[in-house]
Amino acid sequence: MRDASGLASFIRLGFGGKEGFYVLDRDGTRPYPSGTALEGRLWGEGLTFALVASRFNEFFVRPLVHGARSALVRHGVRPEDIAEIWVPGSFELPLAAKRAAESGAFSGIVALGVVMRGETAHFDYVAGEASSGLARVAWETGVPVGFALLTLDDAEQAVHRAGGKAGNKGAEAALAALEMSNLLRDLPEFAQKFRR
Ligand code: INI
Repeated sequence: MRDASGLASFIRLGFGGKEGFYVLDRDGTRPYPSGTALEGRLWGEGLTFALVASRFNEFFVRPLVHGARSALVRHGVRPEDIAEIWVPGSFELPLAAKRAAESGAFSGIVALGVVMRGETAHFDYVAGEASSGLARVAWETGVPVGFALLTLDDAEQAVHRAGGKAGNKGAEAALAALEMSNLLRDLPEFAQKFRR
């Protein structure tokens, strides 16, 4: 059965309140039994975030940070609940992200950096270590980490992904962290429904 209004199903998806995880399909259809699907809500009231950003290639990282911050605020996070932590380069992102996650102060972390392919193998080491380190931070601490580490060939690609025609990857990563934060909070109660 279809919802009369798309808005009604959006509201149910986005602001479900106590029953927020009783989601419908996006177009308001109900393809599976009510209450069997879970999706993190994109509403951040009361949540706190740390944006961990690299100063290397800061010219491109700044718009990513701006995108992340503004996406969070547009989804209900108070500006004073968003911390910014700057590190020298992307290689340093995982350690700072780990300490931030371990502090227990943040609902989610967003890691932001730009690694540009150079003439040497340095690129591969920095990009590889930073990526796997950030994945480990989320895995080991249980705190969601939005991944806005861009690995690029040149400055033109950076422009496109830092607010240009490919969108703003900082905003995308921030919303991923927000969604995961809500998902992880709701998941234990949701899972209880399946205990037999
Ligand atoms: N750091 C980056 O964030 N992006 C890069 O493109 C980059 N390159 O190309 O060298 C880079 N290097 C610095 C690195 O992250 C460390 O800060 C540095 O090696 C000191 O530990």
